[in-house]
Amino acid sequence: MTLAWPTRVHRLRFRRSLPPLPGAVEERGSWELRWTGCAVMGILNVTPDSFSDGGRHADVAAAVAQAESLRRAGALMIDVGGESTRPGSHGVSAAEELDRVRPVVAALAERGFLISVDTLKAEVAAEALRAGAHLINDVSGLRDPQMVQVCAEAGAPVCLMHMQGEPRTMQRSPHYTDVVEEVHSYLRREAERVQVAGVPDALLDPGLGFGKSLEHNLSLLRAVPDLAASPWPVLIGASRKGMIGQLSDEDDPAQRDPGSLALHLHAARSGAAMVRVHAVAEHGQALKVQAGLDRVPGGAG
Ligand code: 7PJ
Repeated sequence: MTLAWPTRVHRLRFRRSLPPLPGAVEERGSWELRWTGCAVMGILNVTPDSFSDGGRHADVAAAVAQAESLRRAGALMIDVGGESTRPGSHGVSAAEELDRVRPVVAALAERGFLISVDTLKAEVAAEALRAGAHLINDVSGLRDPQMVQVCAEAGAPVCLMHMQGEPRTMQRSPHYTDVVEEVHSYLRREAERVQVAGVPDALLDPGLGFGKSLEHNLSLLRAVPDLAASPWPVLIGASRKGMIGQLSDEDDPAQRDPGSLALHLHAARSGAAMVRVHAVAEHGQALKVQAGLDRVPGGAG
């Protein structure tokens, strides 16, 4: 049993070249964000179908209102995404993606949000960081050759996610000899590589559903304690994904929050430092209850 997980302190370093970070403390020339137990990253999609048809200004206002609501519900960080990377999806141009993401990031930065940007493109990352983003969440594991340099120069940490193949085709025939060994060694190797290149820190994410069968996903989940024993905090994202549908026989992604919560509580108990979710309030409350149940009797909590 790992009773220590709910009270484990997680840390993420940001270089001081970034503006002061909400909630971070200054530590040896860096900003250090610290949190205890499993935090919630709230998903904020700014793809055209996710908001009104009332034009750009109305879209930005709606995105800000949703972010405010996610923060009130307990999200530590808001993950802004302007391009769908769901299985089967095609990409959008950098200009189009920036048009969606930049005004929202700028508005959130003004309001003191901790902002992550979900993008595969170094050009989008660079502009988003200039507009006030703090962290880049790149589901391709920084395949764009400029991405490492962009994050290093801005002093922004990255979320490194493992993906086999490309979003358009990745679920056709995922194959591994030893999925846990391959994904974990990839993540550790990449974290070391980007830190040597000057990126201040990394979150590690095994990338559930990104070029993985249900069995691969389950093996990776069972292995979260091993990944969490590394020096980097672990992020898990299964919110409304296909594997929740497969395990629960629920076809409608919008109806998969209860199953997502069950999976994320398991991940939290296994040592995940953060979960990336749609249903922030439900996760916030459930994680607090779990932390209360797991608190070591007579311990500091
Ligand atoms: C993930 C993500 C994930 C991280 C998406 C979806 C697809 N970023 N972006 N981890 N998934 N770090 O939300 O279904 O699992 S987009």
